[in-house]
Amino acid sequence: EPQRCPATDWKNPPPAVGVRDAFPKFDRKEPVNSFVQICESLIEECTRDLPKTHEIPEMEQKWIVDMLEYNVKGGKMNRGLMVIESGAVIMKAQGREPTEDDLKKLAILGWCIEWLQAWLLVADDFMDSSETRRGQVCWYKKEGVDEIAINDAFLIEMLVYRVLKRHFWMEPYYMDLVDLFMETTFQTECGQLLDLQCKNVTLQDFTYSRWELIVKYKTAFYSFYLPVALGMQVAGIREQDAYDAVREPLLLMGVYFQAQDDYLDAFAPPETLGKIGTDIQDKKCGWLFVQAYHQLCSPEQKAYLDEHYGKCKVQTPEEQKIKDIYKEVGLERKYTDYETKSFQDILAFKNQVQEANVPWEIIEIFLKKVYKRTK
Ligand code: DMA
Ligand code: MG
Ligand code: MG
Ligand code: MG
Repeated sequence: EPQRCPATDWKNPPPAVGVRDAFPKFDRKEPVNSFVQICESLIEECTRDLPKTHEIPEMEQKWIVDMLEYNVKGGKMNRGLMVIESGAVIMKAQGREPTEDDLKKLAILGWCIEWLQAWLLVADDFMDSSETRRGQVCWYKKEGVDEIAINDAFLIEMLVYRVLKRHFWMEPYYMDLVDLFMETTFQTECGQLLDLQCKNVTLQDFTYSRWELIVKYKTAFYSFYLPVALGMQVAGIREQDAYDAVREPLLLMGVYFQAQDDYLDAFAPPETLGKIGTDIQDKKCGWLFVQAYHQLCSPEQKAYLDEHYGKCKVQTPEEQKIKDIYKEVGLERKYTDYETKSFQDILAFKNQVQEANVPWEIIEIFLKKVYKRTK
């Protein structure tokens, strides 16, 4: 039997065999439904023993269950589903059909990303003073939650590591999973720091290269590189050059994805987007602002931004006027051109990826999910 953990095993040593036997199957004909059912099993599994193992009273146990139900579901689940797609495509390319248990493992790692994203968003909404998320009130805004949201974010973060331990401790790649989740979290936190520091620098500093740096770290690693890297780890890929080859196009896709997020923040109807945009009130170094301020605005328009950007509240006439300026300077067209160019830039990596023996299909599947999205 592989290495146990003597310092912590007194509480709840994870079983050596059969952990997932009672889990619902991941059904590739019903991907979304069966994926959601696996989440139910994970919530049940990681909360049911807490009264015994951590002396959690019933009330707090229920809090955790409700908090998870509220925050981990209701997203598009692109990241989670991409772990399964990536792993399955690679195994096929290796000449084997993924087993039922392979698919369950991939789905569980898919939920680990969704849970990572869930706690990042709980914290992000608090830090961005947002109102809504996924069509419901932000968690920290709920009656009786407030500052507890901070600890809830940390709880979800650690539940991810408990899921990893329970399901993967006996795998040869367990350490790599833990290492990858920790590194990706650190990258994202570096990006969030750069994003949040925007309030302490001047609008002159909001350059395109600063924007690119922010979004590469706060979004691209966890949203695009992580799902594919996890699929590769489960498929047993150990060569560094394979990971290096896919990282570049995936990070480009992530940067493009955040440009979309920034565009939709101003222009998508909140009913479709599930959230009310806060970038103007929060003085964010967003894609729209960077283009407008440095390249497209007249001196008068620039003066208006200097006076009101980051100072007006959401859904006020001043905020609307800034969105009008974005339209007047032709940002819609510029955005469409940017979409086309990003698409081409990503396709240019086809040879590099194939030479590293990674199926190009993975990039194509991912691109299809995000290209020209409207929410
Ligand atoms: C999101 O940036 C980044 C992370 C790490 C959650 P954002 O604040 O633009 O996201 P959203 O628009 O969803 O609040
Ligand atoms: Mg936000
Ligand atoms: Mg944010
Ligand atoms: Mg945003």
